[in-house]
Amino acid sequence: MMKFCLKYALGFAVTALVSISASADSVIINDPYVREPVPGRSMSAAFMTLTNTSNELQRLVSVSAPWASSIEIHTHLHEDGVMKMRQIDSLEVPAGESVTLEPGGLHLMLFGLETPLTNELPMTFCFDNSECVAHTARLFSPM
Ligand SMILES: [Cu+2]
Repeated sequence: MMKFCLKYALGFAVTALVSISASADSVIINDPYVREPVPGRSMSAAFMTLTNTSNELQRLVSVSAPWASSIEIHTHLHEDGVMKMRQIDSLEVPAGESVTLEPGGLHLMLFGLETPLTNELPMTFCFDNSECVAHTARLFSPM
């Protein structure tokens, strides 16, 4: 139980720090949501829209959350008529444009979830210009 609390405290501290430094975010995270994992599973996906308000290309390179042990950026590809998931190193958001992560397309793959997840899920999105943006995702239950 102590370990759980410490991890959360650390997560909030990191989130607070990031919020202070990200007063002029180049990329805005719109309506992030986490799909509630299937009971007994510790894996799920997160979706959102990233809007680049700067005049330079921005690349999302890493995402972290205190309630997930690891988060990967994934895309779906058609290979020999089959839809496959593939991890990508970074996600490009062109200057002045938006990129949407949605079911069946780009998504964040979440591993090692601390279930049950709460309704407010802090996440940190880091870009290759070393800027990080914190945002709280909501829990979405498809059932
Ligand atoms: Cu995936």
